[in-house]
Amino acid sequence: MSENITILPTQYADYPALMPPAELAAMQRYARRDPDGFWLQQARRVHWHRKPRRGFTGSFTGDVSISWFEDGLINASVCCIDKHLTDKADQIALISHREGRAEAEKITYAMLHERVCRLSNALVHLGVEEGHRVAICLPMISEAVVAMLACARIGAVHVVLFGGFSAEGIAERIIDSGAVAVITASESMRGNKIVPFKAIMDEALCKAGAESGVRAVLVVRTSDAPVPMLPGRDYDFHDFVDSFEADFVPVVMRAEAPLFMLYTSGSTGKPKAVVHATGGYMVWAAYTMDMVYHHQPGDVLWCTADVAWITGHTSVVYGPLANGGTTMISDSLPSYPAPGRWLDLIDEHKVTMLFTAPTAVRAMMADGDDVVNARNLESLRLLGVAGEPISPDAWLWYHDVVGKKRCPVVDTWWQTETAGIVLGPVPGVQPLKPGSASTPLPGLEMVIADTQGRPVQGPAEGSLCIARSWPGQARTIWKDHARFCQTYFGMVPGHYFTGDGARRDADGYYWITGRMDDVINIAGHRLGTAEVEDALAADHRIVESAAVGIPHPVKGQALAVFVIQRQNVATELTEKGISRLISGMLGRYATPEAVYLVPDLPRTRSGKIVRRLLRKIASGEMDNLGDLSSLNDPSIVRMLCDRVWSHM
Ligand code: 6R9
Repeated sequence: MSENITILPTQYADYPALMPPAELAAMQRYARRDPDGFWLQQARRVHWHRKPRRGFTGSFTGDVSISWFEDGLINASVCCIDKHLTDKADQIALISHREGRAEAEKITYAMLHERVCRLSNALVHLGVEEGHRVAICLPMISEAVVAMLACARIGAVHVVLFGGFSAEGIAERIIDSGAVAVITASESMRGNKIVPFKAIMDEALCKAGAESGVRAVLVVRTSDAPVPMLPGRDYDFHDFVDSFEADFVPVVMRAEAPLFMLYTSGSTGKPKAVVHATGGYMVWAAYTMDMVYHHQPGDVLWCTADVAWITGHTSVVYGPLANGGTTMISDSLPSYPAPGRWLDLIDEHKVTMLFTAPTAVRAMMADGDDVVNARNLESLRLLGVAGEPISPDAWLWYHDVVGKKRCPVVDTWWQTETAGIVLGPVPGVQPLKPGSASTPLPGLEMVIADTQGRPVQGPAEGSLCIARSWPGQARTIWKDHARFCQTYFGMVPGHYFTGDGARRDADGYYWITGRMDDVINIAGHRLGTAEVEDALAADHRIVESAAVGIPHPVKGQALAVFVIQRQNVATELTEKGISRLISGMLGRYATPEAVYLVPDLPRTRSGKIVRRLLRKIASGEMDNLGDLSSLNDPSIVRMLCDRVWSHM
């Protein structure tokens, strides 16, 4: 019903628009006419030790190669800190709110410099060198930001790992990345639950055994609880780091030197580490965050994403700091200890820009308007979302109730691989359409391809692709360039394929229709169904399994799993047991919504599992199963429907 609403920029008369619409149009034309010239101009946003003269070099065909600004020299920590020391040394760079602590930590650019330098010295002392990988597994505390920037300062590659991963998942990623050092915490609180970071890390390092190259583990003590420390390997973060010198000369890096790797899910069971290059990424982070968020003096941006996701990298750390803004982090939950917790923090810290996931919007919406109306929220001027589709209704609720119709809502579409916003409106300049991620930022050439992989013009629906490289594009998959070429460039020749489907309307606005591969999106977290199936295959009691995504009112999607159990095993599996098995192997975020023990799965005559049917059955759409005649044994469908019904 609300799909056709358009909200004009005139609604936000007081909004400090970045530029007049004509200027945005001119920018778009320039970017199309002379992409290298355009991006070299954007490159001036960040500090270079040697300014680049070259834009893009490489190709999207054959053995794909991508490089940007390759003659430039840069250090990302200088772009985020030193660049601002002349005029913003005393401005707050980072507000870190910790649940249960009376005072939030407020860190100025000068303090950030000092902390990053001390840790840089400490890491070098521990033998970490340029190009080494450092795993960071921390809750949302200031040390997480300091750790990322210290790696950048010494030229090490950070690999931030989500605290919700299991020991198994962390071990796998530590081995794959070849990390030489780890920065973690003793524990953290998630609501009233303790997440034992150090214990999970110890288990992970034990599992990784001789395959791990980790020589040192720095542990931030986040509580008074005792933490077992392994002498010679483990160091108390502050005891160790705080005695190092508060200055460190940044290592000057080639623009193409990797800045970080980040694991994400794809169609196969093995998580992949996407590699991002320093120069292009920094320009891209500064550019995209300025076009959409446009930090002004006094602004406080609170992006609620965990630093372990790309949103946390670009919208919490690198983007806001490159633009000299104030960024806020918090380990709080939206509705703990009571609904409205995040809204209180907005009032307390005078947050001007809130950037969150549609899941959080839906959760706030479920708490009711009264919770929102009981707060002031006058500081807000911009509301953002990313990570998953937001329905027009949830968009309008966010806009009308949280933003009081005063604040534009920016729905931004991007990915770990794109590193920053690709589709998104320039607020106050472009009309907004609730439910649409708007239009590409200047410099991005989006393409909709048909089922044959042919680009189509005008209003169309199909696979969402990007025709030309952009500076923040992932360069490769760590240790698997062939997978990189095949996954992203094998589908539409000469184009980057995003994995998403989209519709483009007559105004050129994009409406994301969802993933076209076997990746599901639970509360904005990507999970490959093959990861779940691989984890289950490791248990000898399981013959086969199929994991599918089902709609969920708050999380967007949830996981449902069908499992065929081996006959005559000593200890039979239960549905609860399978659920525990999955969260144990992959992490809590992957806990299934539903598990069904079944004797068989629907298959084609050639034995392929028909996932389309499983998705419908698990979603309760039994009256709309379509033609079953191609199945090997159609009677299985009736039985599966009964299983699912009995659970509903
Ligand atoms: C930033 C981030 C990427 C996948 C992406 C798409 C989905 C992201 C979206 C969206 C609809 C939006 N996605 N933003 N879907 N509307 N505004 O989330 O990166 O974790 O790599 O996930 O998320 O399916 O392909 P990542």
